[in-house]
Amino acid sequence: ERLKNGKTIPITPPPTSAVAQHRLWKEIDHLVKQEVSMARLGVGECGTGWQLFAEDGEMKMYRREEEIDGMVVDPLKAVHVVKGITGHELCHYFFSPQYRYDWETTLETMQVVETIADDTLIFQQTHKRIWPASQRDCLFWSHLRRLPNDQDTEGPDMWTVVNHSTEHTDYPANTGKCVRIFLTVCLLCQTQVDPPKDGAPISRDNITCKITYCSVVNPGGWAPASVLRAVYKREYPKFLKRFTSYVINQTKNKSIMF
Ligand code: 16C
Repeated sequence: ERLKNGKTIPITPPPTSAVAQHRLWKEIDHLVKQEVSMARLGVGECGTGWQLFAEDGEMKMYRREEEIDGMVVDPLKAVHVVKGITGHELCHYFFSPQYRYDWETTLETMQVVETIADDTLIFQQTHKRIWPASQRDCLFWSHLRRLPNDQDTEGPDMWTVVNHSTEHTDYPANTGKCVRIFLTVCLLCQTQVDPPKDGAPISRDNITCKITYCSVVNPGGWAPASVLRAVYKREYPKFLKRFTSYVINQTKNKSIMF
């Protein structure tokens, strides 16, 4: 727009959201909705064949044995209940790159290769090698989202992070020493508040978070089935226990982030 003094100012408004303009937006939005509705179903409701393979206190882990071309791609569904932290806090620490080396024990390297928006990043990671298979890497978009509570249900909003494999011209698959794995992961968290009877302010003693973690990892190339199943049986429980303890520790002296 030309002003009287001859200067010009831009009149095109900024885009409402960077992510909505991005080539991956339709896929991200579609997959997040799909993964969240699957994660909300209990193991009894989302198909048969779920076997409990690990249990520790409130934590329960189920898998379905599945193979594609002889490669193990067993879907995993885990549920957990943790006191003293919120779903927003769990999703914040799961999504944010600055904390990942603190809790992700299988990680060797991690980089953000594209920032689509504050709540949407593309990561490239390499993971520790499992003998006798080749080392693995992965490239995935990661999206953090608040899921507003239905009006007729009590309690805070739910939060989710969905990670899903993608491609990037600067990071082609299977060109170096690593074999690219493919993953779809959904962390879904629901906070419950049990307010003190005497009207005192809500503290961390009054909050509980119900966690659902669903994952499907395709190893992307040969890996012995028995080794792979033994590794994930050990690594998934280790991950969920370590990650939730990490968030409890990080937040214990901070104000509650609902
Ligand atoms: O969801 C998790 N983490 C997120 C942020 O990093 C993200 C990443 C997912 C990658 C999951 C697969 C990584 C496995 C690579 C190889 C494992 C090495 C183990 C080394 C042990 C010394 O969503 C938490 C992920 C928790 C991962 C548990 C392990 C799952 C193993 C699945 C089998 C992988 C096939 C490997 C073929 C050789």
